[in-house]
Amino acid sequence: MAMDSSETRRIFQALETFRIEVPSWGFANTGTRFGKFLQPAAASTTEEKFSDAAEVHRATGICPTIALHVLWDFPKGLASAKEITALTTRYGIQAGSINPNVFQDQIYKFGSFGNPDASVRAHALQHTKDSIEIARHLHSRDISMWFADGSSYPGTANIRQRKAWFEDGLKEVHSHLSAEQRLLVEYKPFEPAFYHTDIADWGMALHLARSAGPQGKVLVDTGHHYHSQNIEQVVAWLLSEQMLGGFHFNDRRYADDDLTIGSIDPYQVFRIFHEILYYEWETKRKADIAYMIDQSHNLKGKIEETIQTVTMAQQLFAKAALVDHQALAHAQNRCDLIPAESLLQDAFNTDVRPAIQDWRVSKGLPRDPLKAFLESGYLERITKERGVRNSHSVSSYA
Ligand code: RM4
Ligand code: MN
Ligand code: MN
Repeated sequence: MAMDSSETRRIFQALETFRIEVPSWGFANTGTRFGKFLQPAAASTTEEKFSDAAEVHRATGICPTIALHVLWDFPKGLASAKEITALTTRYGIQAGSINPNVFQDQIYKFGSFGNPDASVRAHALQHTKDSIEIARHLHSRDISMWFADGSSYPGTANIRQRKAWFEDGLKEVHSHLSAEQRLLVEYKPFEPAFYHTDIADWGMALHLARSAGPQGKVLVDTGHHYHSQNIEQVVAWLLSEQMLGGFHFNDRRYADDDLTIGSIDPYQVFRIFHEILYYEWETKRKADIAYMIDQSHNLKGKIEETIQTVTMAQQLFAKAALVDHQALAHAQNRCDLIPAESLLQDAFNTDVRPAIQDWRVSKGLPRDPLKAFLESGYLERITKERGVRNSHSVSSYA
């Protein structure tokens, strides 16, 4: 469908505020549990991750922050924060969400906040408090918690007791937040625990975020749902409860596949954005949501896939901005099904790419971010510089 000038205006307006955070681990060598195929251009230091993130931001103009994983990016804990601050200045990229890691250490075999061993629980709490301190140093607002806690066999865990430990633990770490910080609670129904996970769905995350305190919010990772679950409904409910803190975007076909946004089901991401924009129109209130990417780039080039992801997210957001809310509200009230549905479908089917390209040019950004990146020479340079070292490096998750 062709666009008129009011549609172009709507897109320009929507793009002014749309920002999305890239994950530091998206630039590192990652893989599946069956193997990792190393890429010569992969980042293996935090500095290289910042440098790659800066290229993504240079090409797209909408990725000013990078999500950091405490275990992978702060090898010396709080003592590493100074070096990270120096990187933020050097590369013009700010530290985004801080992700504590309470799942990789050997002590976490039977859980972290829900571990029956009080000393392990204390260790996990301490790590989280240290992460909050790191975030404070970096002026990061969001502490993003994902737990591998759960059990793999029926009868092996006291589910109610573990829930109580989670309530206590999250309450305690919440009390260490500064006034402007937030505690985001992520949920996931399976993996690595295969019988029960302690925070399996959005209802459990909502309960725990609420009981933690007023700065607790829910984080929706699009890959962390059962098949055919209506994620945009979850989003609508969390918005109406003012409990939606942020997203980890990725796409999936089977499980937590961590595929490129929109590669399998772009309409789903569009519907999520639509619920958010519809809420904002109705309430006249900007939803305070951290848009973040949580993908592992195992097969495609990492910086290229990140740019592909960001431009796809931007496109789907622009399409969602085209929905005529007034007309939709009217059609919904009258139960005019086909007009109501068509308002979404027409917006989704509009080719917004020319308007986005014009917006980029108006901002002094490259019209085609991926092309600009590929022509910059950066990829050839890092492939050469990092290639030798990466070819005999031991692969790790990030
Ligand atoms: C989980 C979840 C978390 C991520 C870990 C590594 O599945 O998505 O957000 O930090 O993976
Ligand atoms: Mn995630
Ligand atoms: Mn995941």
